[in-house]
Amino acid sequence: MTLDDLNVRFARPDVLQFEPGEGGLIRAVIRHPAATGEMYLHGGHVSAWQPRGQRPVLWMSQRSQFEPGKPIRGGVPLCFPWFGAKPDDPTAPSHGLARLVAWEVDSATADDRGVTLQMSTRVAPHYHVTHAVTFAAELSMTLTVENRGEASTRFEAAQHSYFAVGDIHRALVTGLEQAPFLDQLAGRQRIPATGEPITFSSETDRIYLHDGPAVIEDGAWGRAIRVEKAHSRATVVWNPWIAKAARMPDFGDDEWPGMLCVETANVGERAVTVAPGERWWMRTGVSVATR
Ligand code: TA6
Repeated sequence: MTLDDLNVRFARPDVLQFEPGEGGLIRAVIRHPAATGEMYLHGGHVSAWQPRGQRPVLWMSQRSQFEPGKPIRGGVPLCFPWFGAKPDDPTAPSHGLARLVAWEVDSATADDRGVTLQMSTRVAPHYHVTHAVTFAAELSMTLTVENRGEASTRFEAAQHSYFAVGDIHRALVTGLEQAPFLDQLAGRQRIPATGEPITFSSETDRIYLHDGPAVIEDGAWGRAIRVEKAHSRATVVWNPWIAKAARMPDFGDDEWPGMLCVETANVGERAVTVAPGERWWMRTGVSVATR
């Protein structure tokens, strides 16, 4: 569908427009009294959300690529149907295919609360995937996977949310104190719950076995970002720190202090199995409070 077709069908006066974005990729641009936001058709990718009165909540690298077949670095990449490296194919792209392909717009609605967009795509022959996102005073993102194949199938999924923080050295994450985690920097070794909030002083890459909310306490900017979720049994917490940031061409060497990933996921031992014809969903809700 062309840009003009999209605007004829889905634009909503004053609050929702489709425009050429970075790299010429088409994005939905939300300008609502409650919040502003952006969502690319590429990857069904939420790239910005800023509730009224707050700084931007999602982080985006200044070095991100915006090209078909390449991931966008920042916002909320969708990892599907696998997370990280594909176990049986080292040549497969990291975090699966969903974030690399073009999605279509299914629907757009607007009301006093905000703007809701739904996009969808097909991944492999049997998955129909939709991403329904409400940009309002809170951000709500629902990933739905329908198995249109003839057999049960197992997949991993994550909403790989990049959050903007004032200074990672002065940030901490609460809500995961009682959750054991798999340390991705140590071959996913299982580490017992620490009983403490998560603080950051080096590269951190952990898959917490956790199905509840988490809160990013941002001491530098005096705000808290609450990440609620449903139908997710793992929470991934990641900051690349100095060396890994320097190794990533689409990540500025000096950007790591300003971001933190808290990802709604179902990965590894907590992957998902869906029967033929079954529809499964996972949701992330984000809200911000000034401290
Ligand atoms: O979610 C954390 C993680 O799995 C890290 O290991 C790091 O690789 C990050 O995802 C980014 O992955 P990407 O493939 O987008 O570079």
